[in-house]
Amino acid sequence: MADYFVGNKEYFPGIGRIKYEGPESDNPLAFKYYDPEKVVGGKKMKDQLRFAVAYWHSFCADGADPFGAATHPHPWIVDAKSPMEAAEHKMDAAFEFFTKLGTEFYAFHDRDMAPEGATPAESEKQLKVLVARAKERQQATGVKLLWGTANLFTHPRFMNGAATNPEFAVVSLAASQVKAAIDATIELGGQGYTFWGGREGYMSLLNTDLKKEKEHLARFLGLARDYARKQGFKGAFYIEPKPMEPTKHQYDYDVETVAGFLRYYGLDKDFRMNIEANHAELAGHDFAHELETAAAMGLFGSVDANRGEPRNGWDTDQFPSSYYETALAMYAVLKAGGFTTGGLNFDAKIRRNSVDPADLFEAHIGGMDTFAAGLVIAQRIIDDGKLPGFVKKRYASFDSGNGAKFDKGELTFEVLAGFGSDYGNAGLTSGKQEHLENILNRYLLGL
Ligand code: XLS
Ligand code: CA
Ligand code: CA
Repeated sequence: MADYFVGNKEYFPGIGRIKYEGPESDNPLAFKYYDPEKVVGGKKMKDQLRFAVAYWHSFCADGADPFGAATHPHPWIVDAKSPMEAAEHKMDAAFEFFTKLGTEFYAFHDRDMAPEGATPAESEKQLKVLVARAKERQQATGVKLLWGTANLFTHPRFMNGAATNPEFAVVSLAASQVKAAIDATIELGGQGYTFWGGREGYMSLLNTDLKKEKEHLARFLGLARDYARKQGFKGAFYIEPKPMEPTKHQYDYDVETVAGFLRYYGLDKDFRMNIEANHAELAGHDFAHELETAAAMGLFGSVDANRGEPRNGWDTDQFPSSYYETALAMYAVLKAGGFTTGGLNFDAKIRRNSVDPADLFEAHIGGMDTFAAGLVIAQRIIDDGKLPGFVKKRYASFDSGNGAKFDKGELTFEVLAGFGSDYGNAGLTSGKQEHLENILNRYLLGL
C-alpha cells in the first residue's frame, strides 16, 4: 500500500514518499538533514520543527505577477467543471503533497480552500462543504491544521481595509467572514488562528482617521477572540507583523509595534506573534531579532518560514536556504522554549519560472533541510555552551550584591548613583563579537 494519499487522481505522478537519505545523498527528492525521528535537544526533529505547508502559495498561487500571466497551470484546476469541483481537486492535490512530503501540518485561508459565493451565506456554505472534506482527509492521513485564517484582502470590497475600513458595512462583512473562518478552524482542530493585517493600514494620512482605525482593529480582535473562546476554541491567536505591502503603512508594523498595540488595548494576554522572516526583513530587522523580541515579552507563538531578498523592498516569499539565518532563528526558538501550538509554516512560493512539478517538492525539501540543519547547529550552540556561557558571564555583575538588588528593584536612583565613586576600569570589557562570530562559523561547519 502506498504510504501517501491519492485522491481522485494522482497529481504528482512519479514522485513517492520523500525519505531521509543523509547528507551524502545525491537524490534531489530526498532529505539530506531532516530526519524526522532523530532526537535533537530531547525531542524528535519533527516535533521540534513542526513543519506546515501553506495552502495558498503551494496550491492557489499560479506564478502570475504584476507584469505577466500565470505560468503554473495547476492540473487540479485545469480540468474542473466548476469552482467547487476545482476546490475539491485542489484539496486532493494538497493532501497528496502533504503526505508525500511527510509534513504533519498545513495552514490555510478560507478562500484558499473554498471559492467565494454570490452572498456571504453562499460563501459560508461552500466553506462548510470543503471543511467537511478536509476533516475526512485529515482523519484519513493524520495531517493536522496548524492554523486557519480569513482572506480579508483579495476582494475589492476590502480595498480600504477590513476591520479598519471607514465603512461599517465592510467591518460587518469582515466579521461574518472571520466568524466562519474561526468556525472552520475549530471544526478542523486548528492549533491556532492567525490575523495578518491584510489591508489594515493606510495609503495616505490625508484620508485616514488613524486613532479610530486602530481602535476599531482592537475592538474587532477582542470580539473575534471572545467569539472563538465562546465556541470552545482553545488554540492560540496570532498577530502576524508586517510593516508595509499592500498598504504603505501596516498597523502591525513589527513585533515591538504590535506588542505596544496589544498592551495599550489590553489584548496582550490572548494574542501572540506569528513571525515571518520576510516581514522582519521588510521592517529592517533580522529574523532572529523579531523572534527574540517576541520571546522577551512572552509573546512568541509561531513562524512563517521563508526569506526575503535583502537587496529589494518587497515580499518575495522565497524558500529558506541560509543555514546562518535558520541556525540563529532556531537558537532563538529553542531559547524561547521551543514550539507549543506553533510551528514552521512555509509561507513561501516557488519562483514564476519554476515550472516543473518537482520544483514544489524540491523547494520544500530544501526549506525543511535548511531548518533541520539550523536546529542541529542551534542545539550545538547550546550544548557546547560557549556562546550562552559568554552571555551569562557578561551580565554576571547582576547575579549578586548590588547588581542583584538593582535587578530586583531594591535600589532607589540615589542609592544606585552612589555606587559609582570611582571610574576605575568600568565598561572596558571586550564584547568579543568577532571571537563569537568565529565560533559560530565553526558550528555552521559542523566543528
Ligand atoms: C502576507 C502574509 C499572509 C499571512 C496569512 O504577506 O504573509 O500570507 O501569512 O494571511
Ligand atoms: Ca505570512
Ligand atoms: Ca510574506
